[in-house]
Amino acid sequence: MNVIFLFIFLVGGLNFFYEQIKVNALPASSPLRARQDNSDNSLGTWKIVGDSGVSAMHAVLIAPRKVIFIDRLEQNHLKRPDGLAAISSEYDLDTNQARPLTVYTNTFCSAGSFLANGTLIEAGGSGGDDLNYRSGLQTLRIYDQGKGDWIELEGVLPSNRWYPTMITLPDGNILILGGSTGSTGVNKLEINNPTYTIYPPPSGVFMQDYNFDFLATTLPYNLYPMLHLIPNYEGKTLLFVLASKQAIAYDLGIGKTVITYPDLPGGFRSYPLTGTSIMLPLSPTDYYNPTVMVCGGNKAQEITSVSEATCGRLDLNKPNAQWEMDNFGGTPRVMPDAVYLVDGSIMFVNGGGSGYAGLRKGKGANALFVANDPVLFPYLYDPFAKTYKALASSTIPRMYHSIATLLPDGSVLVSGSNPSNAVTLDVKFPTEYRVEIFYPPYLYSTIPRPTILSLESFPINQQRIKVFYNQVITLVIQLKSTDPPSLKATIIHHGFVTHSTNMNQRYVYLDIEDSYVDKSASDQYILTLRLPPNPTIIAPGPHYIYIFNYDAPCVSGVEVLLNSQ
Ligand SMILES: *[C@@H]1O[C@H](CO)[C@@H](O)[C@H](O)[C@H]1NC(C)=O
Ligand SMILES: [Cu+2]
Repeated sequence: MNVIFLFIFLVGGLNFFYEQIKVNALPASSPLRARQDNSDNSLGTWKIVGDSGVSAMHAVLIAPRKVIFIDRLEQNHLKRPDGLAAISSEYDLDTNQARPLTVYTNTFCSAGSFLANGTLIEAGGSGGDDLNYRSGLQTLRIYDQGKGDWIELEGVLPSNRWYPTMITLPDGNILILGGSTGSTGVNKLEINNPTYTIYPPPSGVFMQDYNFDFLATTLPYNLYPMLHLIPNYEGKTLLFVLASKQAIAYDLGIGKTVITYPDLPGGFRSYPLTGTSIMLPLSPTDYYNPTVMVCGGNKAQEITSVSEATCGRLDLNKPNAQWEMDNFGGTPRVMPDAVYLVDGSIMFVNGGGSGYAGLRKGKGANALFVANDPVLFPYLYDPFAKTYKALASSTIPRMYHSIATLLPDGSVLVSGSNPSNAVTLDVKFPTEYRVEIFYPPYLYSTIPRPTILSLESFPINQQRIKVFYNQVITLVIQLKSTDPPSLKATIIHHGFVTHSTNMNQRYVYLDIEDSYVDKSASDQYILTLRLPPNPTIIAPGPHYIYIFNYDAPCVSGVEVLLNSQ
């Protein structure tokens, strides 16, 4: 095996392979990816592990082994202690049980993001029916980690927000952008909300709305605008925003559009012609040069319209940047989800081959779903080689209102799908409660996986370990390998995902500054990593630090709380 192994990596150009590990002999991190081993599971595997209790319209990793699901106001089978249907749950990845959480206001098509202090904020939603299920249009929700439940602040948003996007800013406050002021299948002038607001309010007690004209010029396909923080060294708060086909760079500090990018060729990309966007992994080797990738969508809001089979990549810092197009692996997809894997590759998953995002029309035998042709297989995308590889298929269609999120063990949680306006089980695309895990090919690699034993001498994943920008941190890892390892390090924010929009999802390679053999124990190494220099590269908040050996991820990432002080 070693000979084959050697051959593969020499061909791959990793010429440090022959070196024996000794003090300082491990290679520094680089964005080069190793190739996969071939095995029976070389396309990954799927497993149905449990029941989400509430349909997973929104999902967020809240702790290393816990995911919060948020649905909308509907009669889910999971009940709260007061007997009413739960609309949010906390899913335990060890027991695969869902615990009901308490939400009284309608979270239908809302949004979420973390504050710098690690507290999860959720905002917006739809109208309510009665005292127990109240309007969420102006509600802001705080997840109280100590209590393990939601606190709802009703009426604190200055305007109604359905379908907004939220991100954490470099200063640790949260931006809530766009949406509509009332329920709709597609945005229109009368209910457009071309403004943003900030929580906590930067000055005074009350939150305020500020104009954001770009959202007035991108109707009607501008709900859940694509929003990414642009890295820079000038301390600017620069936003990449894409809605419909239009894209800009916006300087929030001066309140101005600073770059208008060319329109993205192909169909529309925003709700309900929903595509997805992701910031490609950022690396210190090129000073965090940002490239955004936008994939899927549709050309027309028609049930029979074949989904968009293109992606565009845009190098945001390049003068006169142009979209670099590809065929999205050759498969049309509307409502895709994009998830970073630990090794810096990207998984595209979920969605349909035709139609658009929206609720089923008609009842019973006359049910008419507005998206069809579920795409059951994910693609593994290599951002360096720009190649797509089709992976193993799931058996469960994941249509409108489904989610996917990376877990700290390197697997991907997939759940949701609920294109009906109330819980409906006996139709082609029912209200889904099944939680599935996808185990990507790298988990079946014969390359040994590292285990992170400690970070700054703290045991891992007991509590969030506080770390700072530009800090050099020390990790002790265990790696049982007869072959010299090739270690890389990364920090990932897993994001808050809903409607193919993964708010804040971020991947940043970390420099491994030094590496030593730990003489106090066998198979142990001590690594020092430098964290990103400033909060425009990755906003403050709870993130996970990973080590990987070639492409084999560590057994678990370490939860940290990155902040400025
Ligand atoms: C974080 O800040 C928010 C807003 O100021 C506050 O409500 C929350 O309790 C804080 N969380 C922690 C853990 O201090
Ligand atoms: Cu929705």
